[in-house]
Amino acid sequence: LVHLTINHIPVAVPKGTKIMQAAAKIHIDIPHLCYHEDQRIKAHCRLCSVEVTGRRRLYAACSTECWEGMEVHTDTPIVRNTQIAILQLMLANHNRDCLSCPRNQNCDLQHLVSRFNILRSPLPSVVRDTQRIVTNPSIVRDPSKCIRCGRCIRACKDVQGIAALTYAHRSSDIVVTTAYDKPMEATDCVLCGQCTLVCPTGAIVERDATQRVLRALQDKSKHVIVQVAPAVRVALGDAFGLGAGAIATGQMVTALKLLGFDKVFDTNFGADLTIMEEGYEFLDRLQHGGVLPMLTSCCPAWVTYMEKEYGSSLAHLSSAKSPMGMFGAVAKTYYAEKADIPAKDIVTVAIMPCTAKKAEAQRTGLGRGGQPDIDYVLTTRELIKLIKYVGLTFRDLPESPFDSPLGEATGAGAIFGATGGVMEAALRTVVEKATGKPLDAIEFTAVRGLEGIREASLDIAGRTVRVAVCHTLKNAAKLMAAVRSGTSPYDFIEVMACPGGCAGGGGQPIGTRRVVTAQRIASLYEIDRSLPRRKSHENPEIQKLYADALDAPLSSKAHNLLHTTYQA
Ligand code: HC1
Ligand code: SF4
Repeated sequence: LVHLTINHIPVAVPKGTKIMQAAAKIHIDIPHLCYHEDQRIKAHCRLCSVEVTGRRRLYAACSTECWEGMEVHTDTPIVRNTQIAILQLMLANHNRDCLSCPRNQNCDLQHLVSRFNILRSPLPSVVRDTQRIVTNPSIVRDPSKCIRCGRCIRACKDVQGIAALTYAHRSSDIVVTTAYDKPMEATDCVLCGQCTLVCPTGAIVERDATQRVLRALQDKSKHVIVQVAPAVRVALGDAFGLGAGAIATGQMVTALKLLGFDKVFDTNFGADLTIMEEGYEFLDRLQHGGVLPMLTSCCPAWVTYMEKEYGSSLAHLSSAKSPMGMFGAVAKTYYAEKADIPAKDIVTVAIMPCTAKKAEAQRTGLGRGGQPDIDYVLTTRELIKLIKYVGLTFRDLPESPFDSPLGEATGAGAIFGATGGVMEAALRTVVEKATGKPLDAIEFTAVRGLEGIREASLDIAGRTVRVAVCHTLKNAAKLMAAVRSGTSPYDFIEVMACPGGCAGGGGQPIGTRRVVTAQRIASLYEIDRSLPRRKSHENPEIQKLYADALDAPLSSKAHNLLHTTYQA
C-alpha cells in the first residue's frame, strides 16, 4: 500500500493507484472532462489539476500515480483558479445555447460550470458559426458544442477499431471531425453510437425522434404500438435513481401505456422468433453443407461493418432479420390482420438501446409497399426524455404486463441483450431440435462473460460444433481475418458491436460504463432464470404464429416475411 494525504485526510491505496481514484475513495470527486473510466488516459484537458506539497507544478490527478508520503491538495486557490480558467476558456469556444441543447441538464460541462459557480465567461466568444450536421438517421454532430476532449475519438478507435473520428488542424484551430469532413456514414462509421455515449456535452448525439413519436401518439387516426428491446428494461432505471442494473420491466410498460401507446409489446418476442429462424438456418447449413461459419445478423452496426469491410464474406451472415425487424414485419401483417386494422394506420415504434437501429429501420429490406415496418426508433435516452416530459414519477409507477399477442417471451429472448446471449439462446433450441431430446443443462456458461472473445465446443447429434462469441468490432476483426481467408475453425459466430452487447449499447443512458453494463447483464440472466419458459421454441405465442400464419421455420412464408439480404 501507498500512504498519502488528500486535503489533509490520510488515505492508503494500492501501488499504482492514480490520485483521481484515491480521492474518490474518500468521496472527493476531482473535476475532469477528457478522463473516462473505461478509456486510455490522455490528461490533456488539465481540469483535474491538483497541487502537491513541495512541488512547483500542478499534477493531473487522472494520470499521476500516488507516491508514499504524498500530500495532495485539490482545493487550493491555485487549483481552483486554474480549473476556473480552463472552464472559461472552454466556454469562450462553446455554443452556450444550453436551452436548445439535447444534453441540457445532462452535460458534464454544464454541471462543472454550475459547480464552480461560473456565471459568465469574462472572455469574448470565439465560437465558430457551424451548423449541426444531420446527414444520417442515427447520429447528429454539433461542432459548436465540442470541447475537443477526444473521448469520442478513443471510443471509435480503441473500442471499435474504426477510427472514423479524428483531430484535424493544430493549436486553437483543432477540431474533432471525420477524414475530409465527410458525413459520418460516408466513412467507415457504422453508427453504433459509442461516441454519443462518452461525449461529455451535446457535440455528438442520437438523432432525436421524440417529437415525431409524440405527434403520432396525438394522431387519433393512428394505432400506435411499441416494442421494447431486451436491454432497455435493465438500463432505464438509471435515470430515475433505481440503481445500476435495476429490472424495471413492469414500470416501463406502465410508463409506455401512460404515454399513450395503444399496445406495448416486447422485442423479446421478436428475439424468440429470430432464434426459430436463425437456429433452423444454422442447422440447415450444418446438415446440408451451407456456408459456415454462420454469423449472427441482429446487430445493425455489425451488419453495416460486414457490408463495408467484408463485402466478399456476406454469405456468412445469417439471412434472418433482427428481432426488431421480425417484430416489425409481423406487426404490419399478422398483427394488423388479427387486430383488423389496416397496416397503413398502424405506427410501430421501437425502443432500442442503440443508435444504429434507427438506420436499420430504414433499410429497404425491412418494409413493404414502400413503407417501413418500423416507423420510429427511439433510444433508451429518448424514452427517458419522454417519461420526464410527461412528468411521470417513474420509480413509483405500478407494474403492468406486456400486451398480447406479441408480448410473450422466454428467457432465451431476454438474454439477447447480453453479449453471448444470442448464441446461448440459439443453442438451447438448436441442440434440442437436432437431438430430439430435451436439454438437461440449458445454461451455456462458456459463452457468457465479458472476455472479448469466448469459444465453446459441443456435440450436436454426433458432430462437434465449434462456436465463438465476441463483442466490439475490434474483436470481430480478429475473427473475421480467418473467416475471410477460409481458415476459421468455427461453425457459428455471434458478434455484437457494443461492449457487453446491447446492455452497453450506444443508445443507453449517459453514464453507461463497463461496470454498469456488467450489472445490466447480470440482471438479464436473472430475468431468464425467473421465467417459466427459457427456450424460444416453447413460446406459445410463437407456436401460434407459426400455426396460424407461417407454417414452419424456413418455410417460404417465413422466408418472405422474416429474412433479408445484404449489399456490399
Ligand atoms: Fe439488441 Fe436485439 S438484443 S440487437 O442488442 O437482437 O438494440 O437489447 O433489441 O433487434 O432482441 C438492441 C437489445 C435488440 C434486436 C433483440
Ligand atoms: Fe446496437 Fe446492440 Fe449492436 Fe450496440 S451491440 S450497435 S446496441 S445492436
